Amino acid sequence: MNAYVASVIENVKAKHASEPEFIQTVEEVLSSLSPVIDAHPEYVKADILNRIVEPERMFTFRVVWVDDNGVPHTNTGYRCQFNGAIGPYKGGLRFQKNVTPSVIKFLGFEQIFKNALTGLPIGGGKGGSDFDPTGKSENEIMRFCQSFMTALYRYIGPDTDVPAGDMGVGGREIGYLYGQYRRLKGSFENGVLTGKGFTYGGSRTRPEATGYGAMYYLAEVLKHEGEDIKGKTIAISGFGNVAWGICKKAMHMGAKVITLSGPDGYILDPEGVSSSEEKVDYLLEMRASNRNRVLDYAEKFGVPFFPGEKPWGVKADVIMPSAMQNDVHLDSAKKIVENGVKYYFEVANMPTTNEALNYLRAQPGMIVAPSKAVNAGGVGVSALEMAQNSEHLVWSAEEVDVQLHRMMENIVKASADAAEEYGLGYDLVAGANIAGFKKVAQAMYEQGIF
Ligand code: 2IT
Repeated sequence: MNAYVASVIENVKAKHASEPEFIQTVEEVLSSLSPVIDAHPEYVKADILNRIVEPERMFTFRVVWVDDNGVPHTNTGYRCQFNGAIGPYKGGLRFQKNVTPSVIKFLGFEQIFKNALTGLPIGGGKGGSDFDPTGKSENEIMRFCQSFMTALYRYIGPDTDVPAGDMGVGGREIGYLYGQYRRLKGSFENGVLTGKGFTYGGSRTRPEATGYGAMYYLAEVLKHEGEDIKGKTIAISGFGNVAWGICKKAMHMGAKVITLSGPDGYILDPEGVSSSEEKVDYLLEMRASNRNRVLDYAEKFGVPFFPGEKPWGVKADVIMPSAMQNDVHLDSAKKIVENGVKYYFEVANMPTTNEALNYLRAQPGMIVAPSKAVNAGGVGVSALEMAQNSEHLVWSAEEVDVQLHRMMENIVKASADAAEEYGLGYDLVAGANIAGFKKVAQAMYEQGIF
């Protein structure tokens, strides 16, 4: 490894010892960058790496809300404006009880490179709260969102920072957040958030975009391998918005999604979750219920449920972890390899531990694709929503879909080309890190030292 790269990783480990997720993503990204740093001594001279691992700024704020029994609760809100070199900060808000500064920073750091890969002018940011939506009523969710935005609104704006959804924040929450923003600002402000409803500036295809984009990316890689997506079986984890988009597109493409998972375990549907619209749409109902479990699916459709287990021992052509970070550890990675899986495609942000990821990448013949590329269609369509809002126009679903499809093809190509340029072969993981980094690093370099 390049000595400068190694020294920056060591600095981050020493400085952020209590932030394991942040250290993990920094190690993962930077360990791909040695060949780029070797070729660009000017980046060392301008100390680009120590600068890029430091958020430009990060806020925490108090969020107090009153439950249905009149009892007040206090949560912590966060917004990390990680890197704005190529555009306004852009990234989701996550509401989940295990949200910490480390989680927000890992997500913000990933977002920098993901957003660069979309080819659109968006910088990296992320936010959220340790608020737990599980079991909360509609009114409690609304009051929490209003209180959260009352604290956040002063830090964001259409040319400054444009939040969106992530886990625990879907269309409903975006509506409440945007409503409060508009109440406070008294103007449209180009919609300020993305993932809005279609009646007030939301983009067609944004709800599906992450899942659709992941499937377009998969189809593109399969094409490179001379294979067809039709008939492929896919094991996924999660059952949220992303899983729903994957299932919907799998149905169109003739692929079969056979698993879903939640905190309670996983379900196996040999016919395919993607076999009927009723099943696919039931995912939305399960998520909106705030029960946060997949047992409901097994009961409704009479399929096997495996309590407390993850779906990684299931035989499938493609594995797509689509739930949350560190979902796949080394023991699961070994099961996946034993099952002869060729395609391991990350969809959730950082779903694989570094140990498991390195193990999978070292398997001859296995193709590993990184989440920051595979799931970039979500934020990519968010950038298209920003474009529509700033032009006061609405594009059709077909127009958005054509652009999303092209964007995903370009991401696969840019990643493959970047790896090729540095003699790494068809390495989509290193290629995505290199391609994303080069764009942001060059922008930082040209803007001077600060
Ligand atoms: O992880 C992600 O890319 C998102 N949660 C979506 C971010 C966005 O701004 O649409």
